Amino acid sequence: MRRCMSKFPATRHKSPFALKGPRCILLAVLILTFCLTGSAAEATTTTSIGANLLQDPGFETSLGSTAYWEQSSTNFGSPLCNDDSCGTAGGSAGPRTGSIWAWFGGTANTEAASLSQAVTIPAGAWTLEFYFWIGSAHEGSDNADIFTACIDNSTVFTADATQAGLYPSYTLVSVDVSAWADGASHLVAFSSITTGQVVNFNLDDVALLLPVTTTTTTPPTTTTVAPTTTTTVEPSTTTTVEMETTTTTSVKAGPCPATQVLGAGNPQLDDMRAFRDSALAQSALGRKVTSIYYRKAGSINAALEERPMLRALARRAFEIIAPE
Ligand SMILES: [Ca+2]
Repeated sequence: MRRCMSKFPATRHKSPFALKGPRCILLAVLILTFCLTGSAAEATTTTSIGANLLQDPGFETSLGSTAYWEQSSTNFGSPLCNDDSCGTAGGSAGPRTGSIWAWFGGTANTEAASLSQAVTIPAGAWTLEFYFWIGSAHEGSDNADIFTACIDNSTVFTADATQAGLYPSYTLVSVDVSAWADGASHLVAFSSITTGQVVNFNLDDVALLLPVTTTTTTPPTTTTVAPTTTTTVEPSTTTTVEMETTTTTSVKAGPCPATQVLGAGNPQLDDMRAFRDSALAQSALGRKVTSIYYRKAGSINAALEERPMLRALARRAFEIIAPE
């Protein structure tokens, strides 16, 4: 206790502190109690992608099944393929994920193919996304060899054989389809027409997505300052404590909690500062308490703001430490 009290000088106020040991302890306990209350909860807003409205978006269960996707093809019966059923045409066709994908074209014969799924689109900023790759566009192909994405009878995306350079590998395509977000059922369709030469249009991983904004609350963090720190002051310690070259007032996060409690301009604040510089600064414990006090000023102020009872307790404690 004496270490905290030692050589405490007079101040310019009428009642410096008459600081006795219990008051030092009271301040330390009070500050550490505040610090242990931790930071106030924080709200964080994040944007994520909601559920995909389309069923079997990677086609993995639809080869030979029309449970989700209606399929047609002039030459093959369906545009859906796996390596075993279609091959990969020397690496110019294949799945992006899994083993099934939609391969449109793929023959020099006239080929018309389609893939479609009816889906109810609720209100919102929905986006149609899919991965598209033009793996091959043989000589003679032109803009009549075309791949199309539609909602109902409206075209929302097209690409033709002359644009192979834009889709040299699976490339994400994203289309705003909020115009159809009316709570009704709509037909999402992909189709192609190729004539006279091979053009390979590849499609995989389709989705109808809605960005979702959510607000999450981060729980208050707890500072692991050991409460027993306040009980380790040796009563028998002499006043000739070797000082460390430590500055205790350089770290400050927000207004001083004592100012918040007592009010700016209160003469007791000068007593508190004198107590800090002349009493707390005399011991390692006092300097640690001061450091924590300023580092946690924001959290302490938040706790005082939220808890009137704590604020009243703090005011009483400060008045005991620095009576008027
Ligand atoms: Ca797939």
